[in-house]
Amino acid sequence: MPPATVHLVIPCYQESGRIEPFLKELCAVTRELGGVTIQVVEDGSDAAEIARMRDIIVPLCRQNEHLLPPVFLPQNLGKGGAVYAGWDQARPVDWLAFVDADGSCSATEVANLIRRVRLQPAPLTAVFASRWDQTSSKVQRQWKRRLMGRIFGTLVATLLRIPIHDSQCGLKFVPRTAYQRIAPTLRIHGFAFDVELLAALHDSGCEFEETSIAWHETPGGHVHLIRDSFRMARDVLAIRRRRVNR
Ligand SMILES: Nc1nc2c(ncn2[C@@H]2O[C@H](COP(=O)(O)OP(=O)(O)O)[C@@H](O)[C@H]2O)c(=O)[nH]1
Ligand SMILES: [Mg+2]
Repeated sequence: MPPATVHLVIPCYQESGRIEPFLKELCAVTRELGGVTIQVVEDGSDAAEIARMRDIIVPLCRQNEHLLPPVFLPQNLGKGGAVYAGWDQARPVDWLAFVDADGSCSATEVANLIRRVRLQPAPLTAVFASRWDQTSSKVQRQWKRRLMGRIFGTLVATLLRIPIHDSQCGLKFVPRTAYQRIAPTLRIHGFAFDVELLAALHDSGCEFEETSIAWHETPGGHVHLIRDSFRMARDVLAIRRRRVNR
């Protein structure tokens, strides 16, 4: 039987300085695996940045048939908006996935998780990578981000009553049919989109599992610890309100 197919989206905003080594390696390891397509979704950066991204991606597309032409969104939608734009255009694959552009999760680790989801029997379970194993030397993060992640994870688990530790890790796999069922209900396009995705999957009866991965934080992140945490907490409260009212 051919392996389960995966469409992997890389949401990007101002990533021309960080994406190249990761994307090259990702193309190489997924070519070996087969059955994987990769697509960069650029989220409304300025013209100079778009030109830099084209210079990086177009030659790689020529060398890698499974690297699809990039999507350039006309305006900034937010990380979730970019992921969903990529997923909504996907061919009818088995799995939809996304990974952060900065290589904090290595290409090898992405390949490991692809192998793992492919072992699943039906019905498929969504797989959320996790940096929760705080004692693990495999996870290197700034203490501030570790702490905020911990607080946010506790907030999500408590307010939404979903057993999750790390809702924000930048590598996730969702069965396409499960995504299609919930897609019309998804509203949040910012950094808390994965919380809404998780809650909607959970409520629709799609099981999920959290899987520990290696994570070596790449400097230069865009998430502003105070401003974005505040926005994300507000989004979690909105998700909870909508669930209660449903
Ligand atoms: N589409 C989109 N992606 C974004 C935006 N901001 C960040 N990202 C992407 O989200 C991923 C994680 O962002 P990153 O800056 O590494 O976050 P941090 O390491 O947590 O500060 C990367 O692939 C970014 O390019 C945005 O406004 N829109
Ligand atoms: Mg990052």
